[in-house]
Amino acid sequence: MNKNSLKLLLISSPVGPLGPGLTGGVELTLRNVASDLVRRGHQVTIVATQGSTGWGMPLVEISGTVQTSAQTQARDTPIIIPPASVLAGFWDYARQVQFDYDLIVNFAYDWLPFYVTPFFSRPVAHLVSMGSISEAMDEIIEQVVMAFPGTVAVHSHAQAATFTFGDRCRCLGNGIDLSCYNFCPEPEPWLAWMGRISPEKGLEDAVAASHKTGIPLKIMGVLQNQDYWQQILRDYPKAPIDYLGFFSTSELQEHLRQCRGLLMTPRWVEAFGNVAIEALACGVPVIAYRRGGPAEIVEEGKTGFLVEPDSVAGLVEAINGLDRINRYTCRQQAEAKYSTQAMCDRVEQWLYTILMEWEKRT
Ligand code: HBI
Repeated sequence: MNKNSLKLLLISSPVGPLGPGLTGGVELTLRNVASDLVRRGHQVTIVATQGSTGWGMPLVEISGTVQTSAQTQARDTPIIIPPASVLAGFWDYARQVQFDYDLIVNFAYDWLPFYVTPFFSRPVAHLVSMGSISEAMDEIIEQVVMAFPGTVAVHSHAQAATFTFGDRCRCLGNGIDLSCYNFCPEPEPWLAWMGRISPEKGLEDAVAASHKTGIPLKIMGVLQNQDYWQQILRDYPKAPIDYLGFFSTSELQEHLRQCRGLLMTPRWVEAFGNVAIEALACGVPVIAYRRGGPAEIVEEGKTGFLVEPDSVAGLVEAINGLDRINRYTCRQQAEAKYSTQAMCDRVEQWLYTILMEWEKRT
C-alpha cells in the first residue's frame, strides 16, 4: 500500500442520489472530503444510488430501492430492508471489489454497513452523520466501536454525547470549500434560515421571530415536508418570509452572504450544522439554539449568539444584538477551523490511524 496514495472506496447515503440535496449534510461532507483527498494524491471512488453525480470523480451508481430516512424512525423501530434494497447493493458491490482498495469509508447512517464490517478483509471506517436515533442503530454502532476501536467518527462532541459509547468516537468536526463562499461586509437588512423544511429543524420558531421583529426572513432548503410548511404559513400569515427554494452551493451563498444573520432553530441534536460554517464563511453571524453541533461552532458574542433552546424571545433578543458582531471575525473563524483542508487533515489522520491499527492486527 502506498500511504501517499491510498485507494479509497467512499460509500454514500442510501436515502437518495448525490446532487439534488436529499442526503443533506452527508453530501456536502462526502463531496468536500473526496475532492480534497484527490487533491492530496489519493485515489477515490464514490459508490452512490443511480442518478448521482460524482463531481468528476470516479463514481459507481447502484440501482435499487432507497432506504427510509433514519430521521423518521423511533427508538424501537426495527431495521427495515426493502425489496431490491440499494443499501444491500452498495455493500455487495463493496464485498466484490474490496481487494482493489486499501480502505472503505461508510457515510451511511444505516444498520447494514456496521453489521457487515467484520465480514470484510479490508478496514471499514464509519463517519456517523447524526446523533442517537434508535436502539438498533446504537447497538450495531457500539459493536463496531468495541470490535474495531478508532474506526467510528462523528462531527461534534454533542453528537458523540448522544451515544453511551460517544467517548470512544473520533470527533472530526466538518469542513467546507471556503473558495466557494464570498465574504460580504455590508449586508441587506434581512435574516436567513437554511435547511430541510422538516419538523426537526424548527423553522416555525425562526418564522415567529421574523413575525415579532418585522425583519424579513429568507428561507432556503429542500421543502421536505409540505404539510409542515403549510401549517407554518397558516400560523404566521403576516410574517415577512420568503421561501427562495433549494440551491446549489454557489447560488445558496449568493443569497446567504447578503444576510444580517442566520437563524438555526434545531429541535434535535444537530450532529454538526454545516449551514453554520457556510454562514461564517460569508461573514454572516449565527444565532443558534444552544443544542448540538452548532453550539460548538458559534462563539458567543464573537461569531454569533447561543440562545436558550426553543425560546423565540431568545432569538428576538439575539437578533437585536447582531450589530455587535464583527463580520470579519466570522470569516476568520471559518478559515481557522472549518476549511476543507482543515477537515481533510483530520480525516486523513483518522484513516492513517485505522490502517496502522489494522496492520498491527493482521
Ligand atoms: N437515513 N437511513 C438513513 N441513512 C442515511 O445515511 C441518512 C438518513 N437520513 C438523513 C441522512 N442520512 C443525511 O441527511 C445526513 O446528512 C443527516
